[in-house]
Amino acid sequence: ENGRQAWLRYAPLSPGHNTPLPSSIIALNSSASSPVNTAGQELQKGIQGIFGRHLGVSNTGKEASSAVVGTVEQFQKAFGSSPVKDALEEDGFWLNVKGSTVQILGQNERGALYGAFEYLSMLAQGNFSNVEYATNPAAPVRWINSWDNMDGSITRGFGGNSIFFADGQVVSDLTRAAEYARLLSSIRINAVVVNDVNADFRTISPENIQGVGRIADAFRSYGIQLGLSLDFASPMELGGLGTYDPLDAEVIAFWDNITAQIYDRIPDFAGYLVKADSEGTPGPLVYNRTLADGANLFAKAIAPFGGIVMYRAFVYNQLPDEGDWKADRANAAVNFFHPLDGQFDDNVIVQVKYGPIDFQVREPPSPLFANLLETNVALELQVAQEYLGQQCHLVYLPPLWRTILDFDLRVQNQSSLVRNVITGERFKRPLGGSAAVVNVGLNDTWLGSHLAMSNLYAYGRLAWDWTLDSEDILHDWTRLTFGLDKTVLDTVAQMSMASWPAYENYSGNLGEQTLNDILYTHFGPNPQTLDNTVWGQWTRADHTGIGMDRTVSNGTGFSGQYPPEVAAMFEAVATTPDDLLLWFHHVNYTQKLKSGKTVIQHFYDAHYDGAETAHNFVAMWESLKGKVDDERFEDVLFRQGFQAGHSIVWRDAIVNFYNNISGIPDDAGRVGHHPFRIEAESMQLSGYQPYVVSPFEDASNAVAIV
Ligand code: BDP
Repeated sequence: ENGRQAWLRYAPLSPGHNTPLPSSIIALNSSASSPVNTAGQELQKGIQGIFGRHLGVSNTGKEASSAVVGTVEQFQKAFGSSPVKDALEEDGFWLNVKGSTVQILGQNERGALYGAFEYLSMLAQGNFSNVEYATNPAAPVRWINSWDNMDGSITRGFGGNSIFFADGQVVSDLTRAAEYARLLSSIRINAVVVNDVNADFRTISPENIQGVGRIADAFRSYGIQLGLSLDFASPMELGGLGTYDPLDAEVIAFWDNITAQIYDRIPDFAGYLVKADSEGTPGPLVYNRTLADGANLFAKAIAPFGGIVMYRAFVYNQLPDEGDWKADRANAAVNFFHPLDGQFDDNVIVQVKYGPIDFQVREPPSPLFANLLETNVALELQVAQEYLGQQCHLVYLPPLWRTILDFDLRVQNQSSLVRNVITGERFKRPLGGSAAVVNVGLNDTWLGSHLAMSNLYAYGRLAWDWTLDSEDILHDWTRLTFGLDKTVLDTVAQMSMASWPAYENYSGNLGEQTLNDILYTHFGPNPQTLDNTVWGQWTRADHTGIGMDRTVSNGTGFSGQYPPEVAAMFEAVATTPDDLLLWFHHVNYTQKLKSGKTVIQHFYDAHYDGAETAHNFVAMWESLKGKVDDERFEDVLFRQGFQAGHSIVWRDAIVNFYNNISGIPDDAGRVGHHPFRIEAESMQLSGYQPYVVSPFEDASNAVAIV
């Protein structure tokens, strides 16, 4: 059990399960590489694994006592009529289980494969009920963004090197790519962008188009399409032109030509992802063209082939010049994109990170979701825990995502939940959906941590149905990953559901964002860097107060980017929820929260609580010894031990910093005592010397050993 099968283990159920099973599998496939063929193989493999029963797979046969899988059309052809009672949309499926007779019918082949995985998921969880229902996706775009680089490294990757690239080209052995596609199709993801958003123009060289074509081949039988990130300056860098101006005729011809080459090799190519004019990447603004000009350049090239363009809203330059205290990176997306609403072609989707800054532990939803009424939008999430412990800390993310999805933006004073905006429902947009940054690598655990896989699983489930409950999803994942033991189920749920609140408690309270080392690693605590860099994740902490005033009346004006009802709520301290207080307001450390505590006392208490919760995860996990296989048990135990220690490092660094800057003592007198911490300098040292560290808060008592 090394984790490589993730939630598709098909582990044997303990004996005693007595359910009627189909006696054969009929896969109405169109070809050997079709998703329906895959569905047939998968059903065979799953039933063999779970029940130890080998079923034959054929293309024809009697329906009774069989599991039939195919499209509605294929079924009609084979059996004369369709049993499907509800309307199916693209990728949707119908599942009808009546004892040993099972119908799994997709609107298309991909849908049929999803249905097969759904049936197997029921069986693997010991759920043998008869069911009959149709299910359709919340939105057509359910993508993954991989930040893999051509040299094999992965930007913000924590699970080893790329499964796609090495040494400037696509790897020859794509076994892992196919295994990945299998996992993703079981959670109904339909496309993967394989290269980093900071794209290398060489990705679209003729040889590499052939290479990524092989990845697309490995994906195809799982119904996963391939997409690519583009470097906006490719016409110059690759094409040798003197410009990459999106309105230049030669530039247009360059992209038309590249697009034709891609579709020639990959006829089902999904589309482009574009990061332009952001963090140093080239883009249309260089030529005084608009971002819509940039997006439409690709949209027009790809439209004849039916592809789409995901154009990222992560564009910002509003960082403070000397003395410009009103500059606020959080304002950037709306300032750039709102004036362009209605100017994007129909096959463009503006891809918006969930918050206005960058995947922080707590952010309000991006106000851009309330500012694009005539433009398709998608939500960008990050399964890679870049600012959230990098898979070394357990942080189950769906509860964080829910704060965004269920937020009501009150556009035109009407219900406007973010989840209904991104699906296209609220503003009647033809396209919409989501993308998640997922940096799997060659490590057997995929993400570098077994427990982190619940985030990937949950992302897929939610992208299909944004209303699902975080804990229900987790239960499914746990049963599929670790089996049906009730203690395991409860313990993993208890740990996971407590994990994001714990991480927030020790890493960044009350909406002040994650107090990471913002300059380089985005990993450990470094509260000082937040106000001393150009990146714009500011806390504005000084000796008397903390928080960034983003009000209209007195601050950067950000709160005014929300529709009136929401803007009014965030404008006043009294109506801003505690957990976003410091995002919107600069207040004294002695400001009373709604909880009755002062801001500074809340900081102290939250950090001790959060670290204690993480510390308790160790014993909770240890209680599962013998109930989880040894290999994964030991791996997780190691991670939890690390988290317990690192949460103490977080706790002490942050409380020391704020204690020092505010001069206000902790009511409970804990600061400076470092409970649970073992001081290296108090141990018997051989070959090590104590030294005084700077910044002081990086070590307890400012002393470390070297
Ligand atoms: C930041 C990452 C950086 C990405 C950027 C992005 O640190 O590596 O390139 O986001 O999303 O969070 O473009």
